Amino acid sequence: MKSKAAILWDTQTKWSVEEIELDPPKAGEVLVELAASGLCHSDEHLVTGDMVLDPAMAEAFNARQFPCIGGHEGAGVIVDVGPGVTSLTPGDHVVLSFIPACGRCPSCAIGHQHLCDLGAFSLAGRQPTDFTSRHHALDGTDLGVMCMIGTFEPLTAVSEASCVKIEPHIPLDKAALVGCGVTTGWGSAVNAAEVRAGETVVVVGLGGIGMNAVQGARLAGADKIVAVDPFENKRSAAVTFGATHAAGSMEEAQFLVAELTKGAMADKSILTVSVAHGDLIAPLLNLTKKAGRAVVTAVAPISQTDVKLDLFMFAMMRKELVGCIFGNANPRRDIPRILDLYMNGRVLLDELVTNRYPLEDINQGYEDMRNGTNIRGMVVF
Ligand code: CXF
Ligand code: ZN
Repeated sequence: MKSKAAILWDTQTKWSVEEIELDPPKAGEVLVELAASGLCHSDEHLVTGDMVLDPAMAEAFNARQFPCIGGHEGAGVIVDVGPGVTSLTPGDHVVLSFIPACGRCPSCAIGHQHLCDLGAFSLAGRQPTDFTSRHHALDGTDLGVMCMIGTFEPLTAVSEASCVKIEPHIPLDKAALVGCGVTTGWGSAVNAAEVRAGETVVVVGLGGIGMNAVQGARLAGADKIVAVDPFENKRSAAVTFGATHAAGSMEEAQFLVAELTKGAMADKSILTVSVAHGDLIAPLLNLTKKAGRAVVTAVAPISQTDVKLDLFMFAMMRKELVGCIFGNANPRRDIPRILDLYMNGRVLLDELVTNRYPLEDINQGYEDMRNGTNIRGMVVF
């Protein structure tokens, strides 16, 4: 069938909205009519080249990263199912999880679905069911799909493993946000940092992930939440999500947190900047108290291997530095849980979306993200 999609033909180019040919779902797959897609920074990493696989790695995963349909934060309605699909039927509402949960691999088996073995193919651009493409350009070229879902298109074919069924009364445009940014940010505070009642938490970087780390920390019972970002509009928005204090940089936050904690520093610090770099780790740990925990959620360029770290003090002060992917969440537990909290008024989703765009204006959406206007931009279909 004919559809359309925003395609990135190569790194360092613009998104190109084109008509495409979409195959029907094959075994274990479903066809989803999407309501909306969030504009996450990770798709921008494809554009800048920060998340482009090196050729040896691509070869190892049998990957063809470009051309690629972007987008990995969406929700919609099942319109068709392929052979052997048992958990979903047409009419079901789903959030697409940017990491699938096969339910059978060792990580899924112990509740670590954010580490599902299928996640290894996130950038490989093919269906996780049989490693072929359902999406094709009109000249016949196979198209990859970001995170095996490719939400920059009104219709997509995805593995059943990428779908999390939700209640039909939940607004799909809000639910879309929970497929990546909300769960990643919320889980950074709730699961990875394990924020406890009364703690002081610093969140560095206030985009679609950081803002949700702020509200996760609030819901987990943090007393002081210091929101750090150079953009004033984001610092003031953070107050709505639960921030109690704000700073324009980690250096500025250093003095503020010292004053707020009588020199002890924060129990937890969470890095959610747009691009992580090794030289951000030392200042992040400086914001963190003895035996405190620093969480790195922000995505670094794939080639980044050098980290600046005061190794002596790291050990002497028994600090923890932990990585975090998808908020260390179990999407089948955490996505419905967060949406319940939204429906009960305890998690804010409406306030996350700064601007909405038709798919044709996707490059404008990313421009607005780059210039700091957007907490989250959203394509609506
Ligand atoms: C990223 C993590 C790396 C793969 C693409 C998605 N996370 C969230 O945006
Ligand atoms: Zn994302």
